[in-house]
Amino acid sequence: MNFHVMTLFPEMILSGMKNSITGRAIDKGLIAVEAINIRDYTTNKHNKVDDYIYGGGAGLLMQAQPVYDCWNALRKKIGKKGPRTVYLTPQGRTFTQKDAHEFALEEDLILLCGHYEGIDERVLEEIVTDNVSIGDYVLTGGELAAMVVCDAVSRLVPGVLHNDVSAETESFEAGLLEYPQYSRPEEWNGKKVPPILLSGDHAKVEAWKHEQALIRTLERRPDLLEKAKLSEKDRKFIKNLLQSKNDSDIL
Ligand code: 6GU
Repeated sequence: MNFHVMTLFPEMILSGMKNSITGRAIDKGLIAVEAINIRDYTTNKHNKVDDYIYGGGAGLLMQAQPVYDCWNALRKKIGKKGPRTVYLTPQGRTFTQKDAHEFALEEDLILLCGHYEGIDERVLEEIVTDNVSIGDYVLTGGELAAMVVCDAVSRLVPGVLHNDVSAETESFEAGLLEYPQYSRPEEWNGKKVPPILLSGDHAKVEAWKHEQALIRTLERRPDLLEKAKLSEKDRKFIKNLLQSKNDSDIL
């Protein structure tokens, strides 16, 4: 899987991706991260990439020409007519695990990072296939968002995680949050590990984990339950949880 990040701050991308699991994936050749400096494609004397905004308004806008020439050079190198091109913008759809899975199917993914007040709309119309945001807040530029996308997609590339099971069982894969987890010692700070986890009864442990995932999701992200894959038994369990919560509210 090849990530091609178009940016004015290539070092930011490379330093963000070179460590930990993504760094190892790069070393193993499972993913490749290329950061292309849009400034290298300017045609003016001072390598200026931005200019004033027609119609007024505060700040500067990235101009169409260097962005388009940079993308075009990339497209030729990749050898695809309309490569998947993701523009990181607070005006995009909110990035989800579903998007991560979809992007992981691409051989090449272009990520475009904006700065200043954004990018001239005309070039965006020409090259962007997906407008993606990472949440409802405003960042100074798209680089951190691009790294979030690269990280989330990388861990879905086969071989990047040690056990492929963990990619599946983790939060969001079944539409639920993950259950709480414990390591040694058995007692810490006066708190014991839930005894069932030490019981050795595999079926009971699995049932407990699933119930804990339901409890946690109901408490922290009830909105996720609407889309989660729930069995009839799960629904009954949640109904009971809500019932006992209401009962204790009365008392
Ligand atoms: Cl993708 N870019 C910027 N600049 N701000 C954001 C964002 C992206 N997602 C959330 N806030």
